[in-house]
Amino acid sequence: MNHMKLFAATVKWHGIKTLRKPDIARRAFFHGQRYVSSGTSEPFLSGSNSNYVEEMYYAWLENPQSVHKSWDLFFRNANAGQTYDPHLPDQLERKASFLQSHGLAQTPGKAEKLVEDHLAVQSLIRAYQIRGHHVAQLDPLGILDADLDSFVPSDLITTIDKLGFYGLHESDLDKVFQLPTTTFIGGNENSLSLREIIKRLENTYCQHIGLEFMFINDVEQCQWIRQKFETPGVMKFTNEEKRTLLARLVRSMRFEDFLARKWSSEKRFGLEGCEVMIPALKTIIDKSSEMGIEYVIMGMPHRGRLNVLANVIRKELEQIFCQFDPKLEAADEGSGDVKYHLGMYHERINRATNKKITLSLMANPSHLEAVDPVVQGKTKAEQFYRGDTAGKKVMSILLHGDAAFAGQGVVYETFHLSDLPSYTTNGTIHVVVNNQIGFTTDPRMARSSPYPTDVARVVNAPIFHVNADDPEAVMYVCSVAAEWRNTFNKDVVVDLVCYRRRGHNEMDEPMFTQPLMYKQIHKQVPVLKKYADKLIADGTVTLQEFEEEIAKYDRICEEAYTRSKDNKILHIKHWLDSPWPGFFNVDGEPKSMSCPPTGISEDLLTHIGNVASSVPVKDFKIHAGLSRILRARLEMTKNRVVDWALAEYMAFGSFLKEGIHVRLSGQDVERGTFSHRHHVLHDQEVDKRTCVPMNHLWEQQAPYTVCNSSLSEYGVLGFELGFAMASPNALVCWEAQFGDFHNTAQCIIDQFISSGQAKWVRHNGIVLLLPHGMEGMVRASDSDAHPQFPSKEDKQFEVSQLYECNWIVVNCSTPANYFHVLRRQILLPFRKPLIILTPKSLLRHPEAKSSFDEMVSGTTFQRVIPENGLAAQAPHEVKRVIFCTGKVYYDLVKERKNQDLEKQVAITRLEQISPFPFDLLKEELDKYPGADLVWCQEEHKNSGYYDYVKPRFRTIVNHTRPIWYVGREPAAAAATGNKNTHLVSLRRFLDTAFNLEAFEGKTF
Ligand SMILES: Cc1ncc(C[n+]2csc(CCOP(=O)(O)OP(=O)(O)O)c2C)c(N)n1
Ligand SMILES: [Mg+2]
Repeated sequence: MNHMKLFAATVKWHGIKTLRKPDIARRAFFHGQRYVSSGTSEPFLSGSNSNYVEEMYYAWLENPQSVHKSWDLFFRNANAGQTYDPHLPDQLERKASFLQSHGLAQTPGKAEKLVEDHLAVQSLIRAYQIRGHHVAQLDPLGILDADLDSFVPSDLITTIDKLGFYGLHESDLDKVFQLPTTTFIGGNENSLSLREIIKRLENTYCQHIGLEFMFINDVEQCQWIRQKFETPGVMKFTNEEKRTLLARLVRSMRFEDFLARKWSSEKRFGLEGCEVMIPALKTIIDKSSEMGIEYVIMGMPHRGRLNVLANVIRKELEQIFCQFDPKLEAADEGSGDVKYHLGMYHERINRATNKKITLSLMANPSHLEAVDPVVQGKTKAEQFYRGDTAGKKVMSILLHGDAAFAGQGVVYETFHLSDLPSYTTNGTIHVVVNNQIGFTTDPRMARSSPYPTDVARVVNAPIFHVNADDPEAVMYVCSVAAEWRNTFNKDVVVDLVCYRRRGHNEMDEPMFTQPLMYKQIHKQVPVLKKYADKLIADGTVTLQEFEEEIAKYDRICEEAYTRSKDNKILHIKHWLDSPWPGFFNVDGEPKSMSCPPTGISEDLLTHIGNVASSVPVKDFKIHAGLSRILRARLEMTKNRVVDWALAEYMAFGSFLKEGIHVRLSGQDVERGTFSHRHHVLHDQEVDKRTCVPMNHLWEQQAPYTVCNSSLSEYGVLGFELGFAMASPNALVCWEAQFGDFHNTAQCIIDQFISSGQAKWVRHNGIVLLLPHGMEGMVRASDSDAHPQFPSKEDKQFEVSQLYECNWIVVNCSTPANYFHVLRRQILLPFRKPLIILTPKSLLRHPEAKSSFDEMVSGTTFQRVIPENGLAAQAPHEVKRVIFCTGKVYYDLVKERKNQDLEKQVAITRLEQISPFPFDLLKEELDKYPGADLVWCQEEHKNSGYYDYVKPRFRTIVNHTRPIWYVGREPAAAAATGNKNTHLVSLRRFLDTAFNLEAFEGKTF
C-alpha cells in the first residue's frame, strides 16, 4: 500500500496530460516509442515503407474499413483482445510471419514494437483487474491486510521500476495507448497515456474498493462489472444523496450510543466499527425496491441486529427498548428467546421509492449461519406463491460475520443451492461484517483462504471488498450489488472491511488478546465524525444541520424510551417473522381443537391410483422395468389395495386436488432411494424428457414439486424448513437418504424444528421422512411428557396433545396409516413438525399392504393398532402383551405363528411415538390384566425407544407393573455390518420375546 502511494505521488509529479485530439494522440503514439527503428537494421520500416505502414495505421484509426482486411485484422489484434500474456511470444511470432509472408519484415521494428507495447498495456490493465484488490486500502485501521498477506503482486505498478516487468520504461508514461475493449477506464476516449491508464486503474482497483470478479467465466458479466467500476466519474453522489447517507449514519451510530448509555452493562452485540452497515442495507433495499422488489427476507447473526431491527426493518423503538427490562413478563407460552435472536415482519412504504415494501428478518438460534438455508427456503416459497419465477419481486439478503462465513460449512451448502432449479432464489446479496476478528481469534488463525469470502467463488459470485470507513464507496458498491442481482439473478458478496470497536460483546475486554489492534481502534475516529467533517468541509451540510440531525434522533430515542416503560408484557408473537394471515383466529390461536377424519372417497383413491399407474403423456417411452411397476400399481388399484408408494401417492394427490401445494425434496427422492417411488418418469429415447404424472391428476390442481437435492442435509433440511414457514397450506417434506444421515442436519433439527415454536411461537408443518431399519434413531423429545392423561371420554385429547407437543414422531407399520398421518398433517388446525420413520424392506413386504377400506372417507390415523387376533378375543388368558413399533411387528407376528402362541401373546403396535398415546395404551393395558408387559424393539437398547417408552408405560400403570425389555444389547454403533451377527441377534431376541418364562422371578 505504501508503494502505491509512492507511485501515485510519482505520477503526479510528472504531471498527467490527457491527449485528446486524435492527431496528437497518433503522433505521440508512434513518435514516442522507445524502440524507434533505425533505418539500417529494419529495412521494411525504413523510409517509405515505414511511412506507408504509419499512413495505413492512421487511416485505420479513422476508419477500419478503409484498409485491406488483413491490415484491419492486424491492427485490431494489436489494439485489443490479446490478453493472455503467456501467448505473447506466440502472438508476436505470428505477426512476424504475417509481415514476412507479405515480404514486409525481417527484424522486429516499429510495428512490432507497437504490438508489443499494446499487448503489454493490455496485460497491465488485466493485472489490475485480477489482482488490484490485493493492494486496495481496505482496512480502516490501516494495520491489517484484508487478504491476510502483505505481498504486492509483481505485475502491479506500485513503483516505477515495475514498468520493466512489461518491457516499459518511465519514459513511456506519456505515450498514448489505444485501450482494449476489455476496459472502460477511458470513458469516451479510446486511448490514454500510460500514466493516465495506471492512475485510473489505481483509482478503480486499489483505493477503498477491492474487486474480485475476474474468476467469473462469463465475459458479459465481467464487462458489466468493469463498466460499473472503471467508467470515470461513476462514483458521484448528489448532495441530497450525501445528506441522506449522513442521516442514516447518524441513526446507526446514535442508536448504539443510546443503548450504551442506557444499558451500559447489557450485552447487545453492538455495531460500533461497522455503523455503515445500516446505510448499506438501506441502499440495497432502496435500489432493489426501485427495480421492482416488493419483499426482502433477511437473515443475520447477532452483530448489529437490534440496530437493523430499529433502523432497517423499523420495529418500534419502544418494543426494542422494553426488552432490556428484566421485569418484562412474557405473555406467550414457551421459553422465548434473547432479544438479538427474535425475528420480525414489517410492511411499510419505502421512503426512497414511495413503493410498498415488506421486510422480514428471520428469527435464528445462536448457531451462526444456521439460518442461511432457512432464509433461502422461505424466499423460494414466497417467490413460488407469487409466481415470481425470476425473483423480480422477492429477494433475500444474508448477513455474515467474517469468522462464521469462512468457518461454517452450511455457508458452502447454501451457496450450492443457489443455482439449482428447485432451490434457486435467483440471487442473494451477501453482506459480510468483516471486523477482522471472530470473538478473540485473529483471522490468520480462523481461515486458510485469503479472504473470509472466498467460499462465494465456487458459484462465480463477484465479491466487492470495501473499506467501511468510506461510506460513499460502500453505498456505491451496495447499489452495484443490487443492480447485479437484478441483472444477472446471481449471488453477490459485499465485504464490509471494518473493525469492532468493543470486545466480542460489551462486557468483554479485547486488550487481553488483541492489544495492538485495540490500541489502534481506541485512536480511530468514528466514521460518522469523519464523514460529517468531510461534508461540512465541502459545504454539503452545515455543522448546525448535522447537530440538529443528531438531536432529532436522540429525542426520538428518548421519547420511545419513556414509552417503553409502559410495556410490562412481552408478546413474542409480535416478533413473528412469518405470519399466516387467516390461519389462526385473531388471538393467534387455532380456530378449533379438532381434526376431521382423514380418509378420502373411493373414487378419489381409484382415480389417483390410475394416474399413478399411467404415463399421462403421448409418445413417451418408459423403461420396461418401470412398466412392470406401473402395471403392478394398476393391479393393486383394481384390487383396492396399496403399498407404501401408492399410499404416499394417494395422500399427495388428494392434497393437490384441494389446492394444497406438495413439495418433496431430498437426495434422490424423485425415484426414491429404494426405487419404489418413481414420481418422475424419464423418456428412454429423448434425453432429459421427463414427466411427473402427479401433475396430471386434474385440470385444476395445485402444483407438485418433487426435486432431487444436492448432497446436503444441513442445507437442504434448513431450506425446506424455510419453505414450510411461508404458508400453512402446503405439505413440505424432506426425505433423508437413510435415516442416520439426518444427524448432519442436527442443528436444524435441534435449534429450529424441535424448539422453534417454544422460542419464537412460530408453527411449522414440515415433514421429515427418515428411512429407518436397524440404523439410526431420531431423538424423541422429552417435552411431550404428560404426567396426567385424561380419560378416554375426552375426545379432544388426541388433538390437544398434538397441539401441546413440540413435534410428532411416528413409525407407521401400514401404508394406510402412513397415508393418514400425512393427511392429518394438513387437516389439523395448527402446524407441528412431523417426523416419520419410514421403512425400507416394508416397501415391498407382501404383508405391508393396506386395503382401500382403511383409507376411505370416515377412516382416520391410528395412533395405536391394538391386537385384533385370537389373543384379543380372550384377553384374560393372554400371558404376555408385546408392545412394538415399526417393522419388527412383522418379525414378531411370523415368530408367534411359528411358535403357535397366538392365543397367549398379544402384539400391539405403537404407531405414534410422540406425543405418547397414553389414553389408548391404557385401554390396552387394562384389557390384559394378567399379562406381563414387554417392549420389543429391533434397535440396540441404547438407541431404540425403550428409554423413552419405559417411564411413560410406568406412568400409565402407576408403577405397579414392570415393562420388560426385549431387543438387542446396547452397542456403540447403530448397526452391525455382519449379516450373520445381525441374524443371530434377531433370533436371540425373538426367542426371548416368546419365552413366556423369561422374566419369571425377576424384579423391577
Ligand atoms: C455454530 C456456532 N459456533 C460458535 C458460536 C459462538 N460464537 C458466537 S459469536 C462467535 C464469533 C463470531 O465471529 P464473526 O463471525 O466474525 O462475527 P463477529 O462477532 O465478529 O461479528 C462465536 C465463535 C456460535 N454462536 N455458533
Ligand atoms: Mg468478526
